[in-house]
Amino acid sequence: NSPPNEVQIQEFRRIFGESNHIIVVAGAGLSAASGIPTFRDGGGMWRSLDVTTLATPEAFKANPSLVWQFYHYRRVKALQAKPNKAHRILARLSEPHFLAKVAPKAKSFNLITQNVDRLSVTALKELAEELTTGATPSGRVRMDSVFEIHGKISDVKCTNPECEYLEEDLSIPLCSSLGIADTQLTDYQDAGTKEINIPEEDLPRCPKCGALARPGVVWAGERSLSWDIINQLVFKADMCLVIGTSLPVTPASTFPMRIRGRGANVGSGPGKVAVFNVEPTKADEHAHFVFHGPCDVELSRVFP
Ligand code: BJW
Ligand code: ZN
Repeated sequence: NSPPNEVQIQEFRRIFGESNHIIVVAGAGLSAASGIPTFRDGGGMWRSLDVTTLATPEAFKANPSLVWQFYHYRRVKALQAKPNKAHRILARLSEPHFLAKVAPKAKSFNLITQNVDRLSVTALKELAEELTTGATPSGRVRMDSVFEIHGKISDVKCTNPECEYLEEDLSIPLCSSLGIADTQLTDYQDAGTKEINIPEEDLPRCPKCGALARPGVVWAGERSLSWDIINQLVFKADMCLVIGTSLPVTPASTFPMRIRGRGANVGSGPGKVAVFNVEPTKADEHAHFVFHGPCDVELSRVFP
């Protein structure tokens, strides 16, 4: 991973400075520096099972005890985690004065994150807080510029289709049975070596109707959130930063090619794609810029 040379950084800043509609597509690599393991690199995430065998409606139906322990453990990690430098750099781009400095023509900046850890929203709230108390002139931080398309790990949803219960619940543990699970688990690697089978009635229940509750996240085969809005954002975007994602699932995996191809359907030049990742990804072939390295380091280089 040779550090990007100055020429590439200057060229990126020039192109970024010409952008009108900027989107970021982010994944687990964005939160790696906050101590949240990613899904598919580094020896699997949990009980050496692949996430795709746990984050599915079928897995939950077959073994809600196992899937709830997976989510309980990640909830604990996510609720304890803090935004890192990369989250904070992206939050600054949602502040109009700072955005105007690096992209004078920009009409919009939006962050589409596949992460369910809430850290991008937390970074925005912390920046908004800082700017209201600080002396620096600033526009309002655009709180509506972050789209958490796979939901939030702090949300609890009812499994009963008639019941609409979906609420944030920050309690740790959500129920005593998961707390017991916790005492036996020390870290991701050995989490799950001690199989405990929690009877369904002792798993989190919907406070409204009593049915089995589930994590308020989007599993494979389920519809990503803000589907129509993100499609419009992708259609308009002429600059896309792809940060810390292996792009394994739709719709995010389609964004780089669609942005490259936009020139065909909107009459202007093709959109530009910049990848920030520690390893090669399938977006690289569509990218004008590829910055190989930890995204907090690489983003600090291009947005000092
Ligand atoms: C660093 C770094 C550092 C490390 N710095 N980089 C209907 C039925 C059945 C299937 C489908 C269907 N419709 C669509 C599908 C297809 C399906 C799909 O794509 N499946 C694939 C397996 C092929 N897609 C979906 O189901 C999606 N729904 C959808 O498209 O709806 C369409 C629709 C429209 C209208 C009606 C109905 C449907 C939903 C996908 C849901 C994905 N769910 C998960 C779990 C979410 C909850 C949870 O978090 O538990 O999302 S799976 C998992 O993958 C999770 C992640 O968000 C996602 C992406 O993973 P990510 O973030 O890229 O993590 P990694 O680990 O893979 O990569 C990290 C990268 O960072 C690596 O490259 C590292 O190198 C790098 N990195 N440290 C920079 N410091
Ligand atoms: Zn309910």
